[in-house]
Amino acid sequence: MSNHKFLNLPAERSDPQTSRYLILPIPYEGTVCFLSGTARGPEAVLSVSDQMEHFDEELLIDFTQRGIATLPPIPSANTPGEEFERIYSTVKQYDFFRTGQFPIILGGEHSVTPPIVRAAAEVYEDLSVLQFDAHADLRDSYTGGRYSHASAMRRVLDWTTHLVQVGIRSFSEEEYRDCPERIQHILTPKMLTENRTEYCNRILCGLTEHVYLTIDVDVFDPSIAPGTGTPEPGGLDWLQVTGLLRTICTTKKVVGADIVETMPLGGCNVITEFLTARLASKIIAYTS
Ligand SMILES: [Mn+2]
Repeated sequence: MSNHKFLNLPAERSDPQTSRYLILPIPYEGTVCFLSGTARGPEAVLSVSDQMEHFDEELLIDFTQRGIATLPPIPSANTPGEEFERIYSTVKQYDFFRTGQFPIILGGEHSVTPPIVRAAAEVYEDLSVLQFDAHADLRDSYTGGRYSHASAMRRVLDWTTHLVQVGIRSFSEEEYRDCPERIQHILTPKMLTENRTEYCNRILCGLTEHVYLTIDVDVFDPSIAPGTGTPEPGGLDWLQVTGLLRTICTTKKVVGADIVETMPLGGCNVITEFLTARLASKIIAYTS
């Protein structure tokens, strides 16, 4: 399906056996309820990635030095339950959490996250999850059932006890009132603007030593990331998100990440694909 590799790196810097970083495309969109197109996200992100520099402008390092391999996309299953099992078993086969390689999953819709978290939590008993998102995604079930994208974080809680939600600005009354106390949630963009230090402290206090990152691109303001299924106004900007990521990556042991819900708009508007590719490179640079 895909001929594109992340950054189109030469073979010696993209060998899956020796690379520290593994890009894993999961072009799944089985439970989408509004705009569709996230299945085309991973391929679009990979195809624009070779336009990027390999030198990080902030840290002044070549972030490709430790190798970045692009794995074949996981073909989509027929049902949400089968998709969960397929992603989980594929991750177990690669076994990257055990080998110490760092996966960056490209979605696809947000329901790809829970099976990855399950595999990670089997290796890191204390695993916590840091979610960047506009939506709480805490419903116990939604139109697609228990594995719906709108239940992604509820399913994550089946496998880990610690979850911190950042950038959230859309949730139901039920999600707000019935939220388990163990979740540090509803850290809204407004709170970050008002007091960044307190905001950072609340994130760090809610996380354990080993952290998995899940980033829904709708955490960004739609003006800088318009290509997503459910854009919400009032989102974070690029420097806010990358600033928080840098703090987390240098304070905690981040063991993997996914970037989901990128939906190519087509034509010349590649803003969101490009932002997604840059975000992946930032995570690599910050954890190098
Ligand atoms: Mn979302």
